[in-house]
Amino acid sequence: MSIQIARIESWLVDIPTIRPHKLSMATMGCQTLTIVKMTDSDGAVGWGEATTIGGLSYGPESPEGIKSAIDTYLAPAVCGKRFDGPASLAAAMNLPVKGNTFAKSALETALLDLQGKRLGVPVSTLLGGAITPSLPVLWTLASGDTGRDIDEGKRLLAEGRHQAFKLKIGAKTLAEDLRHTQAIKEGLGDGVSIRVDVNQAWDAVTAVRGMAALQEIGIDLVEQPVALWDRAALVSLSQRFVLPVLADEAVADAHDGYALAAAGFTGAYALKIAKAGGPAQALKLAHVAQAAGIALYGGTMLEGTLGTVASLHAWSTLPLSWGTEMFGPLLLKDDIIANPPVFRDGRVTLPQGPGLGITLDEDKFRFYQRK
Ligand code: MUC
Ligand code: MG
Repeated sequence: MSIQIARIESWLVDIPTIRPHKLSMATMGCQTLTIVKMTDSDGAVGWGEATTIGGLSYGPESPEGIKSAIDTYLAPAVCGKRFDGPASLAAAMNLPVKGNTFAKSALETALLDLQGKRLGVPVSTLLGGAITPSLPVLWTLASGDTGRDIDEGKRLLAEGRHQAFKLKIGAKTLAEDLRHTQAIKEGLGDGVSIRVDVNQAWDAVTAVRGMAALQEIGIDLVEQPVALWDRAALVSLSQRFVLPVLADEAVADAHDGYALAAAGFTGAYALKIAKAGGPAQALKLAHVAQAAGIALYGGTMLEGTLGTVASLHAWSTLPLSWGTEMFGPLLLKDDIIANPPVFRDGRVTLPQGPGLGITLDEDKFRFYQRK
């Protein structure tokens, strides 16, 4: 269905986190959502969202930069034009704007929401069709304190909300990180899957030592142990250890996925709509991975409900060997969406309505907008 985009508006929305979230490169006390409203020539509306992690510490776009790219370059490039879906939108955005995939992801999401609403189908249908109504979702233990992480993990296991956990390591010495990881593994018990994310903090030598020790401890997956540019080290770690490697920062889009697979990487790819430029673009990376026999994982840029649901629609069309980490909304103290998805029994259920299937809470949206 052809949509003529009439108007694009954007806002920065700041929502505090429920506790400090400590990663190797930043500690988050707040998440900024860049929210996009796309209106078509008939007055129908679609919503999109872009997030990053810790300002400019995760990737090349800040929340302020995302908003500026949208308002100054992307909106003028697409307003007044007609689009049949993500392919023509991506072509119109990629010619005048190189990079800025986080900003493009918000616009692609908004177009999919708008198109889905107009056609009366969920976004997952536009992306190939869901193969499952709900997806596994882990939780990240990253308070910065081992005891507090164990208590948090035990509480979430008892509540039945999650059955798998990811730990954020790499900010401390290897010895300290290993003590922390082992204590949590023992504290939560054998049946619980524990994975770690190093967020690029190790050099290749530390990574070999770290992987060997983590394998011994019984960790299930090690995410991005080395710098994103060190493709050779990532490939060699993936071939050297039984403990699988999850590539995150090293694989943004289908081109990265192809190059890493061609270099001999084995393991899994973390898909993120922000890294690829939108849900449909992230699926291109997924399909390259599938062709290369690389496993899939539904990754988060700690999105709010809007970005999380957009991702879920895409991930629901895939077989995900490692499940997802789409818990972003649960890390935030409040929500600007009135009908967020339900997280229960280690899974999150995909909204069923047309488009993304979610409704904005206008009062909260206004309350959290940056003035
Ligand atoms: C990342 O690098 O994977 C995902 C979960 C989490 O806690 O942080 C993110 C970022
Ligand atoms: Mg990661």
